[in-house]
Amino acid sequence: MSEVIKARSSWAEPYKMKMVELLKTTTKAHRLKAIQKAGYNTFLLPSEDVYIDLLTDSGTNAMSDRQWSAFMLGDEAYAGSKSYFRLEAAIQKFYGYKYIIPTHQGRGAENILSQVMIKPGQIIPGNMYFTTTRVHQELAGGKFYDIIIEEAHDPNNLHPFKGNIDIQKLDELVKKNGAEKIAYISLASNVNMAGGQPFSMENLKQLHQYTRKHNIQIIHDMTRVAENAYFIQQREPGYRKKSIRQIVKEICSLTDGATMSAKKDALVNIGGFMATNDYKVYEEARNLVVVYEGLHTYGGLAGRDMEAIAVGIEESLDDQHQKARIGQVHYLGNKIKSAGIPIVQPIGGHGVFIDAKSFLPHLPQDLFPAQSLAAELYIESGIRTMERGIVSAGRRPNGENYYPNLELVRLTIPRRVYTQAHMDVIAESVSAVFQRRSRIKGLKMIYEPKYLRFFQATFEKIK
Ligand code: P70
Repeated sequence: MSEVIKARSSWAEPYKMKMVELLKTTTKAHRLKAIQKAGYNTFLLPSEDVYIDLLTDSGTNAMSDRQWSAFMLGDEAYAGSKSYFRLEAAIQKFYGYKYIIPTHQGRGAENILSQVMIKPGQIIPGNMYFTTTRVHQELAGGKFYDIIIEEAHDPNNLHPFKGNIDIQKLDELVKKNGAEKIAYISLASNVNMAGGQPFSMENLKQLHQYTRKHNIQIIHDMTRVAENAYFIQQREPGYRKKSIRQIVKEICSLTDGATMSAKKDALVNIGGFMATNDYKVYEEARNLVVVYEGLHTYGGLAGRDMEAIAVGIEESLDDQHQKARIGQVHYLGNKIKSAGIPIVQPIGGHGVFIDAKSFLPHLPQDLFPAQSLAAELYIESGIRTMERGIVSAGRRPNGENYYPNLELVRLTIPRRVYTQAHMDVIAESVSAVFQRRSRIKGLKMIYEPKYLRFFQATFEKIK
């Protein structure tokens, strides 16, 4: 870093723009019709009707010129592609896992890993559920247990590491069921459903020690590991002088395997992989991947996709990149917070999560406060967000609704896509809805699909 940059307190994105995509604005009358047609589900809106798209940070990132040029080097051989070996080398170098299997995206890896590592009737403890992860665990005959620290369920708790695992809760599960009943620990970095909250290295070290004693593997959902590493660097004693690269490598070294959606941290539009240090797991997974994804040297990806992931992994570990990425999210979060709007605190890594229960205190959870708020934000200004509450939580295998403590609307920020001025517009739009919040009446679900209902469910406005 140059001396000039070091001395300044202001900072900027460590890139400039070479190509832009034009945005379209719409009228309120158009948006009212569009959201009604979409059944008040933002997943069902055509993107053409969206102005600023904060649905997800998944596959919506801007690739660099280096990634686009790597595309041209893609080796599209069916077997033994050079691009596969480049991806394998990047994963081994930057993350340190021994064996890797590419998949079309994160859930492809979750499917294979769950089938290989879970025996029917086994338990998978983890730091808060993730929708696709849990559904694959259940389809493999397992049962997920949430063992995240209690603080994570409280949007106002300022714990700096709300992604931590409660080792006491884990120990109780192990004592009650026996270690053989535990398939593995499902450990996510920068926990998505908690609001993009990190675990600490200290907590991971304790977990590592505990699992070595009981012979239990840790499987790392490393979808946002570099963002977790940034928080460790900023908040954990002893890590201030370590690079994100070093911290990520240390995190991975304390786990036994991983699933990854490369569509987030790794800055690509599609791709993922599974990794393990256990040859037996690798051998079985390598066999299963040919059933679901493709040969084990491409797993559902084009050679060019694997090239772009390899470059994206390296770019994601750059300290300046993470400072600007998370800096942008925090800029937005602080603006929204200072307007008096309730959000999950501390502000997380990949988005700002509005606490819909406090935003709309007059709506009971059965009237879908977060789903209603996401629809209203769209109507207000064409901004598309995502419900992360009772609709996302779905039903237990016995059919009962889960009632999650957190009823949130996620304003997810794609990486390297929007500017600070966009953040200002977003904050202003959220404030406008906040002013008229008492007139929001809630929704009724009229169609509910069996799996991952939030993607396709439809609703009607309560009159
Ligand atoms: C999101 C996306 C994907 C994801 C994740 C974590 C921690 C695995 C995956 C799956 C996309 C999404 C997925 C389900 C519901 C809503 C949105 N998260 N683990 O927007 O990876 O999508 O590549 O199969 O966050 O948070 P993939």
